Amino acid sequence: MSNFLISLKTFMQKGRIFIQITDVSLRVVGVPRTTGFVNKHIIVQLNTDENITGIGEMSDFSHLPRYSPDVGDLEVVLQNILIGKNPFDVALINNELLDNFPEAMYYYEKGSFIRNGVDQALYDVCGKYLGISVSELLGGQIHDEIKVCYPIFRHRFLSEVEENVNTVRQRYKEGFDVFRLYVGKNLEADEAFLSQVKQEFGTKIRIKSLDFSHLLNWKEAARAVKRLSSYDFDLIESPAYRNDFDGLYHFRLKIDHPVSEHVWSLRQQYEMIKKDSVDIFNVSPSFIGGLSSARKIINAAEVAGKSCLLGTTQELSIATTAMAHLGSSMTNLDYVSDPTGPCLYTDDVVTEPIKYKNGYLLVPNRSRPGLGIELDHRALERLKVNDLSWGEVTVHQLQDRTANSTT
Ligand code: GAE
Ligand code: MG
Ligand code: MG
Repeated sequence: MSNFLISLKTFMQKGRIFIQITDVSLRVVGVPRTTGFVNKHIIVQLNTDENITGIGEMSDFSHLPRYSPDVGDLEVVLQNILIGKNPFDVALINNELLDNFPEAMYYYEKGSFIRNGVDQALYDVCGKYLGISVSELLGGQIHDEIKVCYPIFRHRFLSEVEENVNTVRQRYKEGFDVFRLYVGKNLEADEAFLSQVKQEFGTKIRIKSLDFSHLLNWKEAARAVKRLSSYDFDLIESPAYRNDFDGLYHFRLKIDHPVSEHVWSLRQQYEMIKKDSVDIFNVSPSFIGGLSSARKIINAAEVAGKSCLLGTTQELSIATTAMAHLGSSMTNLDYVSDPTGPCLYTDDVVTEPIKYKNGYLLVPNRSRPGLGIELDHRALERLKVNDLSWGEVTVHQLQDRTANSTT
């Protein structure tokens, strides 16, 4: 539509932009990681009466609890909520989404993944309509690249150390010089890994975090950190059971390193602020339910004098791009961030995957409207799966993101 027609339409609606959502479609894809572990995601397409289609991604449903939404039913529910709505009513639509998919005090709440995919697509439509990038809509692009670290998944056995050190070798060659390590199931192996990396790479490589993923209580986590304290790392993540706000606080008093925790509900963040449980909020639109909600918790962190980093559930390029726009507009992004999904997966759903260089996630140029990426419809066909069902998978595989089913 020409600029003239856009201003005419805007004028006719008394200064208010008025466009309408005409359809919503959901497509499920199953995408293997380089490790063979397959994650399922839902790709959202929002059509409008302006011939603009917004895209979004509900990322990585392959987390506990072990049931999955019926995608056909979900599509109808979202059509009922969204068709006829103005995508510029972002706040209003988010409120309605929250009524339908309420927050839970749980990290991997699937309702949050659903809201996240829709919210991204709204921002994509609005940016495309206005001809500006999502980072401009979110407050303006401050950073054009975001430092990220590569994840080393949790050791269960000493025999896994060599393979993980190999991953470091390979990713270092690709430009990653910061890594994070999931710990807490086999401390001997955690220690052997840290020791080998230190010996081989010295100061060329930095360990950003030890992530306990809520597996241990705070006292056990504190003991583990003491054992690993001769190695350098920047921070410690999730060193207490889920929602143990006092436990995090006690841990923080005992240990010198800064503590980070994921934010999965506004209430949970409020409790963590009230109890002074953490130093850093790990902000991920996937877990808090969208860019709009992520903005809220980033602002709350700033008000509370806390730092932020961008977390991840390991998204494909659509949701990673949305996070790049978000991160680029943040003034309190004080620590190295986590989104590396497109480097972990063996395939993607866009024509041009988001890029990484020297361990930085590159934010799309602000001259590209909306998210600035295009769906690859052939890839959608290639990766298509019928539903989000689980098949044969163990709790250990789900927790540790591995295709290895050894129990
Ligand atoms: O805890 C974390 O920081 C993670 O990124 C964690 O949520 C992972 O399990 C992630 C993944 O799928 O690898 O979601
Ligand atoms: Mg974590
Ligand atoms: Mg995940």
